[in-house]
Amino acid sequence: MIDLIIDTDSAIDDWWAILFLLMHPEVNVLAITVVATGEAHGLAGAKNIAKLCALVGKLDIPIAYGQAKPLSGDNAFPDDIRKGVDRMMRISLPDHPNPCIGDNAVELLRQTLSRQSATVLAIGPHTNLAKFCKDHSKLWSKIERLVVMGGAVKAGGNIKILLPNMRDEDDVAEWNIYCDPLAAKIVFDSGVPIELVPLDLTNDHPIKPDFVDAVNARREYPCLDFVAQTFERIRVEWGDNVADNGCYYWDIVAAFVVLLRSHVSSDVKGMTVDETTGQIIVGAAHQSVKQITSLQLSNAEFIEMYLGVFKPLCLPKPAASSSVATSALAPASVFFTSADDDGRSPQPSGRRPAESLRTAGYSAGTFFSGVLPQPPGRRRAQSLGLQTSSSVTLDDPAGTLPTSSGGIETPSLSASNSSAD
Ligand SMILES: [Ca+2]
Repeated sequence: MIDLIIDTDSAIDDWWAILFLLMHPEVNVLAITVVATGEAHGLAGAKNIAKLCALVGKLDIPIAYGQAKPLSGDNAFPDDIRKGVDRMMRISLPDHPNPCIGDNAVELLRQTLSRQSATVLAIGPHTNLAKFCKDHSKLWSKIERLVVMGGAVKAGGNIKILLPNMRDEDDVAEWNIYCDPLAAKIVFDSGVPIELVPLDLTNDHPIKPDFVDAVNARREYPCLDFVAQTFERIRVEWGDNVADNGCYYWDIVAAFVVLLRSHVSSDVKGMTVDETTGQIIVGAAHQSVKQITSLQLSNAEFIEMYLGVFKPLCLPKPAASSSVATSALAPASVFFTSADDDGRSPQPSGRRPAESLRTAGYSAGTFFSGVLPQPPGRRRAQSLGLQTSSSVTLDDPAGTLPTSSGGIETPSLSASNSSAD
């Protein structure tokens, strides 16, 4: 189990990555901090993260947002981009019934890392982390791994895409670093064990139509229906060119790096950050950074790795003909294993998650044999698709998981022994 803190700027690819990590049975998300100097503003971004937590039934993950002002510079994202993600691209999700949102991300980091060590996934600017590093230096070593999506090492920057008036020679940074370069420099110079997922790697992973098609084919799962809606909204709000040629997996790649340590190649280099331009500077005098140079997954494996977690774990929406079932199998939370064993997640009455998973025909072993690809050289001949032995239908005419002040309501479920998907 990977105990994980996610520091995010609550943008679209963050939502994709966070849903995946929330659903993954080997990830225990301890806390989510929203960095307010990236794409989303702090409170709006945190509310959207709370909605995602509610969508997957993880109602008690603490969330906090950080300060709105970067430690240096004024390199904010364009306003229209920020407005778009603040309003979740006009996608409607049920509100979290009882969101636990704080306004002090650094304090949430302190509380969480005071209790235990953790991996941290940084998928936004580094303002929160740099503040935490400076204010609580004794706890900084509690970060076991810091997986960072950010930076451009040899690749060109991606700033000019949104700021077309920028000179070509100035386009040397990646947005997460550019938004607060001093914060990034503090983090890079701190000696924390960084695993860097720069544009050099994410440029190799554009979103192709087959991923969109695969997501669209599985819209009966609410999480994937949400992801499908993000693709639609990108096309509507930002145009066909962005939708067809401008989207990369970005933060999903970093999420995979958290999990797939045997599937990455890396190169350890001394690195720091130019605190003015946000450019990554390589040199032996700087702190060592493990630059992830490749992720050894085929495109098909990549897609299956992502989509696989949603199949057994996320309640499907009803088919139009779904029948009303009288015997409740379990509420949504029963299908989550990552946080349940520590008692934090809401428990269904009288039934432990693992027991219910077995009842439904799943086990961790079969789950992983279906989802995780084997390391190179040991790839299975069979498909990576999950072989599920049970499917569920639920009585949910609204087509979304309903919520109430008491949490996610328990839809009536019926189980059948046919193969899902
Ligand atoms: Ca991000």
